[in-house]
Amino acid sequence: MGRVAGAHNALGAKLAVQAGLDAIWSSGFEISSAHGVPDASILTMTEYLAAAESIAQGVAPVPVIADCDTGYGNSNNVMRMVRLFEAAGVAAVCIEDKCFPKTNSFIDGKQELASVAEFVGKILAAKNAQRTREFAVIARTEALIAGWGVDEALRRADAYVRAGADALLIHDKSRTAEGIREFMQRWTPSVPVIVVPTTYPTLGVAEADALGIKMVIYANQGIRAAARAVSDTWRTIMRDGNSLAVEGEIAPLSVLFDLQGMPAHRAAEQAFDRSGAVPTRAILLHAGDHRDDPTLASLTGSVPLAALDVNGQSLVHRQVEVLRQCGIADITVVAGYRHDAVPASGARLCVSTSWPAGGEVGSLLAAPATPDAADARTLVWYGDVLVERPLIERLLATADPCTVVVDRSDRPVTPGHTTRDFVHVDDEGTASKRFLSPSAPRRVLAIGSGVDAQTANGEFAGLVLVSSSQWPVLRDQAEGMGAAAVPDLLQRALAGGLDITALEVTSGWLELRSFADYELACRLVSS
Ligand code: SPV
Ligand code: MG
Repeated sequence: MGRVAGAHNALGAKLAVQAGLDAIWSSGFEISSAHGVPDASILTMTEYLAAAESIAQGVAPVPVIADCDTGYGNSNNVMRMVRLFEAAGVAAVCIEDKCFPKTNSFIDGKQELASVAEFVGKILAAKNAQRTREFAVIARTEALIAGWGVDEALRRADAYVRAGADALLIHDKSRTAEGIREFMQRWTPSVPVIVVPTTYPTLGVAEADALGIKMVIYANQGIRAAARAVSDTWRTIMRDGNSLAVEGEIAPLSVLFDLQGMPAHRAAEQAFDRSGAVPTRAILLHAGDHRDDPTLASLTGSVPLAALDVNGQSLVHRQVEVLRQCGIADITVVAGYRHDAVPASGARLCVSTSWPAGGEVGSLLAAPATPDAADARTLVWYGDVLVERPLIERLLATADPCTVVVDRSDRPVTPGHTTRDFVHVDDEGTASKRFLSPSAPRRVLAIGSGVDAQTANGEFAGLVLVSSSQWPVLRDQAEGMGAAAVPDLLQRALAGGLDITALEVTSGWLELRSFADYELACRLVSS
């Protein structure tokens, strides 16, 4: 049994969805009331369409049924109406068999019905105009509203279903559900039947279900509740001369912020706003041939590691994507081994002419000496390391002259990994099996091949961020160093007075140094 809530705007629709209603009825009565005009074809289709579209966007993917009155004219109007409402994202339209201009079904006086032939024509036109298979056209008969009785309702229901209506709405304004009961007992529906139990509120979902009804629409309870509550609130404020008494009765602002979608708005702002970010360029070191590990050599025998397919995308593509998502556009990939096969789209490709003799430092020197933006920091990233975006974001949030990412988990060395880039972090007095990231980052005391396994309390994770002022200093030292690894260059700079701090982590990165690492990467990385 579908329970559908009437609404005239996205706010009312969201409240209904939060309460568990299954779908929304974009109600002509509510929309008219919200404009302060009678529900009597006074508003035009444009206004009903705007309301329905706003509701559909507000509650998507919850389905919205648009109450389209008589279809706003004849069959030609109906066809345009269907195209526009379908394009606006509503799931179904409902048209009723009254004459234009209509009046609300509960208004006393004449309720003039259209002929069956005329209304059948509108249904045919509507079904003909829809673009997608899922879109539904609901035919509503007002035979009981007009006082023409159940026989006439049955005759019309049959004709409308034969014309292709996807569901039938049988409307009534009696104080009891007798007419609806008789209709359901006498009709063998081949399409879902919908009722609007406004004047016969005792008809509950259990009985409706037992009668074979598939959907009930609570078409106007929302706006009636609002009218009472809003009116009471203003009267109280006018009586008291202040709003104290109503404070506990009305929704706090935070409820409205949530309904507006402020939390998602904030998150998007943070994700996409680049205005406060310090400009940074990245250098991805991809020169190595990675053939020292025999298990990996089978893969890297003919392709560079950068081109290795990790769950549908090359390794270097994944790295460039993460950098771009972090707002870094100035990206250099330094290639050496099979540089012709490094797929560096989205980045600048530099070939290290000193490879393999020049080592990692040779690769670093192959990248442009200065970033595109003079004040940009330089992020150096080992090509054989996969990194999660949050880790890069944490690194970019640091503001020290030089920060290295240090893994502090005491992982056993994976079989086949003969070397580890050890780091000695100053954790004097705080050393423990577990740790919390300190608010003041810890200093690196030593890094590189000079640190032995006993002194080491961390491992270099293949990421360094260097400030724009320290980068030229580091590069000068690299020039005078010859072939060396990045940690050894850092050690040299450290000895020369550079302050290096550690961004301590226990996860978020994965090196690809064996076939087992590669298999793990393919399992862990989403496709
Ligand atoms: C509406 O909500 O506009 C309807 C249902 O058409 S009713 O007002 O109950 O007729
Ligand atoms: Mg209506």
